[in-house]
Formats: sequence, C-alpha cells, structure tokens
Amino acid sequence: MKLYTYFRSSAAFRVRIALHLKGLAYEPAFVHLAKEEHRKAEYVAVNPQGLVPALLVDGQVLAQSLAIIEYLEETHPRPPLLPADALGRARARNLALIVACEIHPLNNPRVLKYVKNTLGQGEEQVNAWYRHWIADGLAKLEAQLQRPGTGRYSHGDAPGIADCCLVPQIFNARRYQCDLAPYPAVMRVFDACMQLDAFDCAQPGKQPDAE
Ligand SMILES: N[C@@H](CCC(=O)N[C@@H](CS)C(=O)NCC(=O)O)C(=O)O
Repeated sequence: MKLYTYFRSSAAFRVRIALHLKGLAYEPAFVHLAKEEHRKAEYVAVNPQGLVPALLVDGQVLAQSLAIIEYLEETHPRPPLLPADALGRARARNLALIVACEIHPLNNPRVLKYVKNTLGQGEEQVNAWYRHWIADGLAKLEAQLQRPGTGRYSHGDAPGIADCCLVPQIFNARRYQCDLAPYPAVMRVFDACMQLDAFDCAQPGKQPDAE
C-alpha cells in the first residue's frame, strides 16, 4: 500500500494511526501541502479532490480518511477499530464525525486561505476563527466523552476510529495554542492514546517529511 501523506495533515495522521494499530506496512508518498503540491496535476491525477490522504491499494486509489479506515477495518479486522455491537459502532462513528465533519473542515488550509485572502482578514482574525471552531467542537466532544460508553479510550477500553480522529485534532489545537483545560475527558483519552506506539510513531514530528 502507498499512502499519500503530509506530516502535518491531520487527516493523513488518522490513517497513519490506523495502519500502525493494525500493524500494516505502507510506503509513504509525500505531498507537500504548504508548497501546494496537492493542487498540481500529478497529485490531482491520483486524487481528483486534491486532498491528502489517499491510499493506493491494488492499483486503486482510496480517498477520505474515514472511508480508508473503514476499508482497512473490513479487510484487516484484527485488531478491530470499531466495536462489535451496532450501537457501539454508531457511537464510535458519532465521536469520529464530530472531529472529521464538525471541526476539521472549518480549519483546513483552503478555508483559512479563503478567510484571509478573499475575505481580507488578518492573522489575528484567522487564528480567532481557528480557535473558535476548535473550542466549539471540543466542547461537544467533551460532553459526549463524559457519557457512558467512554472507557480508557473514546469508546471502551481499546483504541478505535474515534481516537484516530481525536489525537490529530489535539495536535492541531496545540499548534494554534488553544486552551485545552476545559476538556479533561478529551485530554485524558489523548494522554492514554499517546502512550501507545501506534499513535506516537504516527505523530507529525516523527514523519520522514517533518520540517
Ligand atoms: N474529509 C477529508 C479531509 C481531507 C483534507 O481536508 N485534507 C487536508 C489536510 S489535513 C488537505 O489536503 N487540505 C488541503 C487544502 O485545504 O488545501 C478526509 O478525511 O480525508
């Protein structure tokens, strides 16, 4: 498998964690987002959406991090990243989607660029935008994690799909100096995850393309 990745991409980080949790080897192909390599014809030919990550498997390209993780889950079920029961799976996906659909898309580079360049906002306003959506989303995630079902990890006592989303989002939040004190359950799960090699070795600073 070849993973199109960028060290700072939190969506690629999710997939790197899942691959490591399942013990699956992959060849990285680096797409430098800050240099806009994801917009170049060469990469758009791989993923027409022009977003990272993408996973090349058996000559076919998969995109969208959660679709990729679900593919890995179906083809390599052990260890599972989704609970065995339908209600549990729905809850785990709910937690993952709070990050993947309600926080992350609002803070993507192309969105920040639009706010800055097209709407003419300065760095301070862009950072305020970023921190606002982190705070809004993490408050909702915190409320969910305070509910029954959460264990050592987001759902139960084994790491799963929700943790693959939570951890990269905290790395992003820290990069933008967001206050994380109001989210004790989120941070407890983050700390538990970071004790695992699969999360630790997938982190941005440990990638070969890290700057
Ligand atoms: N929903 C997508 C999001 C992918 C995505 O937005 N990736 C970011 C990096 S984390 C990207 O390529 N952004 C490029 C841009 O915004 O210009 C997924 O989960 O894979």
